[in-house]
Amino acid sequence: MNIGVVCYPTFGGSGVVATELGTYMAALGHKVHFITYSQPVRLNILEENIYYHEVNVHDYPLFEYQPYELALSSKMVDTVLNEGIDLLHVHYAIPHAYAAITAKQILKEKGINIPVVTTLHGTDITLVGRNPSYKPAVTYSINHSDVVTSVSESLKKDSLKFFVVRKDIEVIPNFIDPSLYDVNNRELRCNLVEPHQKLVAHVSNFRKVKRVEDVITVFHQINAKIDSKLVLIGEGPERERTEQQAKSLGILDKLIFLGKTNEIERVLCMSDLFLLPSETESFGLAALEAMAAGLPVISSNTGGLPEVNVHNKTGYLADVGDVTAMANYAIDILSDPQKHEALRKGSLARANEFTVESILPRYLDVYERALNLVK
Ligand code: GMT
Repeated sequence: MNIGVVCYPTFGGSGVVATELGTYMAALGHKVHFITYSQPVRLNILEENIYYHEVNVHDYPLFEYQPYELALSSKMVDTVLNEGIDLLHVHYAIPHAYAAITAKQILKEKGINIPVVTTLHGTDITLVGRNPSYKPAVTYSINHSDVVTSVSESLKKDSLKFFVVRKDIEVIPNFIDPSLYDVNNRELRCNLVEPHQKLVAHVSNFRKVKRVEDVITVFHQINAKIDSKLVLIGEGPERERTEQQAKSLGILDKLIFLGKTNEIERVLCMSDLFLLPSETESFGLAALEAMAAGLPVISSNTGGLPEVNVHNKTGYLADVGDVTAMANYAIDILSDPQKHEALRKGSLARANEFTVESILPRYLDVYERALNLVK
């Protein structure tokens, strides 16, 4: 197949899933064309069967907002025509699904019926898409896609609740590649913590929805009982506030900010516990990645997180904002080596239920069905 992939090229979960899915498809021999405004961060452009088409938005002083969807639709049309693309897979509904449906209509006039697969990832439905300014366009894009997938049952339920969906939504969970996690490699741990200290980790895009303030509060309570450090991976608007909060609690020296590092797997493998207290999370890819590194996860019990993190097996779930419960669970795990080991085994086993080998055939099946639908 010749597949066109549209995603956000940034560090967000949807971009990561799109890039990795495309990369594994390319390894199977399919040609994969990424159509994005900059090179996806985890994309290796030199790999066989991977192509990159940049969407250029021309700046014009008349526009307060540059028409990105227009440029994206046009690029999709051109790429389909020039490269003989068989199928478009768009990740994140806004504005990708909308732009793809426009491209589909333009191509129809040229006698080409291109199938569009839309994958809903989370905030495109639960936060942004629901906004009245976008809702009619998102509804239209979902209903005009040939196949719609969502990354969790919870997100499917939310999509059906917030939109009038006439399409079947197929749940295909996110995935990890276990071979990327050298779980027993703690070689550089000594650069982050003293041998007696515990290392707690958090990975996010530091947006409000992640409740990074809860990460700090929970860590503050952990650190009062157990000498530890908190490693924070990622960047985003809440980062500065996080620093201020840590400073006012007197624990800034216990925080290690690594920013947008490409060493996520390695850092996770040398950590002891993962915190994800998000307000909402359609899936929680960061939690799954932590589990693949053998970390017990303490998360909120919101959205799709309970579909990933299993209470008392891979870690613990607590109500959103219940920082005391989260801290107590963390202290319990970090002070009981047997419990830690049991949860570590639980995490590794659970992560193995989400391997790329098991998920990839499901997307291939979706692609085949989408192709058949337009025949
Ligand atoms: O988490 C984010 O804010 C980024 C966002 C994205 O679309 O890039 O993540 C969403 O998609 C991920 C991949 O499917 C999911 O693992 C995240 O749970 C989901 N985020 C939210 O629902 C907040």
